[in-house]
Amino acid sequence: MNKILVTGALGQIGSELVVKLREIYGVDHVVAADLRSSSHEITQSGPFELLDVTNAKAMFEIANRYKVDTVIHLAALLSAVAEEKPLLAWNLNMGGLMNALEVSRELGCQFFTPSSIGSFGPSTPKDNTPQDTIQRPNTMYGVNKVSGELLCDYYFHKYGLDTRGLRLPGLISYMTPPGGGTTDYAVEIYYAAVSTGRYTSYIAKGSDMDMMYMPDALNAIIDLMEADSSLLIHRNSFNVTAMSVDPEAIAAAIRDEFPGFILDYDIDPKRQAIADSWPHSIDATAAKTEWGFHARYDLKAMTKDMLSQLSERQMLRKA
Ligand code: VAH
Repeated sequence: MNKILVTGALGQIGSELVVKLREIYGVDHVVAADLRSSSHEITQSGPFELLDVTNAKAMFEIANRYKVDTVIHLAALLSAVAEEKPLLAWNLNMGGLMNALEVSRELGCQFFTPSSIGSFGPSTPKDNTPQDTIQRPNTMYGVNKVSGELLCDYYFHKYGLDTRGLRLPGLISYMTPPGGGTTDYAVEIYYAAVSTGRYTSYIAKGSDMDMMYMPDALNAIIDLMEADSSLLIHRNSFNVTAMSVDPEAIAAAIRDEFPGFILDYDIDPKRQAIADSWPHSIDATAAKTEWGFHARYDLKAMTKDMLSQLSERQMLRKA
């Protein structure tokens, strides 16, 4: 990676990944692009372009103008929104991906796009889900993710495009909140713990799902992109995870820091159905052996850091 275009740069992953990439590769080497503009620091701290990823010409023009050699394509709708707006999800998630792959093919770029634990479905083995297994998801988001994995492998085999991907679990961060995902509860719960000391979960007790702290996810993306291509047996996409947790486990970890924290439930049947179709825990052995994936934060370490970062921000706001 030398000159990198990041689409969906103001989203949950992009807003932190761009900052980190600019630290490593240099401010002018990372072009951030998003559909909307905002006062977010990444729109000021380096190249920023407005981009609708369904506009193939505009994407090509930007990538070509900056002479990028890497495309990190993040722009997508998350699972709960995709389920509400399946046609929009197909057009945006698949149309955007196809355009990003075509731009990368024409300009000979290295390519990354995230897949998800949402690429698995009810018939997938639920525990320690293998790298290579049944993928018959029953959500539009999952259909998009499996199709995306196949498309990226197709471009690798047919055109020799250096495509790489991760099946990311729910990502937890104190910087940019997610929007419209099934695992969003695992972020909201920390914000609520700090602001009101209680949280009502829309996901039921016992719904174990894989999660990861954002710093580990950013490192995983960069480590995979920097990995020696000849060592990769898999490409699209690698299982990665740091923990498998349900709302009770997160609440218990929060209580280690904030003993009075209260958790109750008001289940959202739509998001619960999506969660029920996903694995309880996935096996990341292939990522560990092929390119050395490792996560530094477990539930305890992540909870400590989340609560201290959010408390600090709250104190600064009040000051
Ligand atoms: C979602 N966070 O909930 C996303 C993700 C692990 C699932 O892809 O939609």
